[in-house]
Amino acid sequence: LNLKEKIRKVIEENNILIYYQPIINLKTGEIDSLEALFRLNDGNETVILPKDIIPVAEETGLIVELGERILNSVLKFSKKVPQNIKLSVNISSIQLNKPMFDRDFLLSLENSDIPPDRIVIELTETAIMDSVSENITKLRNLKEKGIKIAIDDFGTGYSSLNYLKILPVDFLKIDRSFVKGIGRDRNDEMIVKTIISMAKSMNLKTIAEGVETEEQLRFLIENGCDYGQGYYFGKPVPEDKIMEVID
Ligand code: G
Ligand code: G
Ligand code: NA
Ligand code: MN
Repeated sequence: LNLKEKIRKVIEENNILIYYQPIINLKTGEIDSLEALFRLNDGNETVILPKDIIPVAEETGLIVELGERILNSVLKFSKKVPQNIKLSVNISSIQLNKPMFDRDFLLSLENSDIPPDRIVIELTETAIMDSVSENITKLRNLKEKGIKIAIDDFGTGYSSLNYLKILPVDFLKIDRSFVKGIGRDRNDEMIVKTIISMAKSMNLKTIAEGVETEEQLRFLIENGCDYGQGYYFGKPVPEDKIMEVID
């Protein structure tokens, strides 16, 4: 099977494999949320990553149906997770830009009985900017119901600080490429500090991505970053493995 056929097959069979990675509250050390990261099982023990799958799913339009399956799978899983832990789902630009994305998302959520404030959606700056005024309306509709919104890979996309001011956003996820430079690159350190202080002044929370070392963690805490995610805390793992971490 080629990739497209494989995607069709998992949609048809509703055989959705999702890994979860914890996002840690840096003040308490506790798990704040779990990011859902889609995977495709290749049959023979190998797992295909989203960077290979999502582009094909987008080109073929299968991303919409796949996204719905992923969301429903995450919502189902969230019932097994302690209520104080949120679930974070990635939404690609094609999903966001589909007419009625907001309505469809809210319908899935209503059918699940999961409180909307346990759900975070992650979007890139570029996806939001694709058609910014429509997307602001959609995001407002979601936020009004309590859904939280994070900007993924912040600092790498086509962003406008002008829009950031009016976007209905809760979290900025500081891109892994900047976190990587902590302790090594003055410019990266300055960018991380600047994002944190700008976020604070806008009443947004920051999540550092790709935290791998004690040194990075210390820098982030000293500079007031709110949350961290990365191999230092835990890699993305399948459902049963993440349940072991939570219990
Ligand atoms: O799982 P991995 O760490 O390789 O994820 C890489 C990227 O793939 C994520 O940052 C995210 O942007 C994207 N991604 C992962 N899971 C999903 C998903 O369920 N839906 C969409 N649209 N993108 C995803
Ligand atoms: O695109 P998004 O940032 O949402 O996806 C996160 C991606 O980053 C996933 O593919 C995940 O496997 C990867 N990732 C998560 N934590 C780390 C980390 O600490 N180091 C590195 N190198 N990659 C990470
Ligand atoms: Na993400
Ligand atoms: Mn990211």
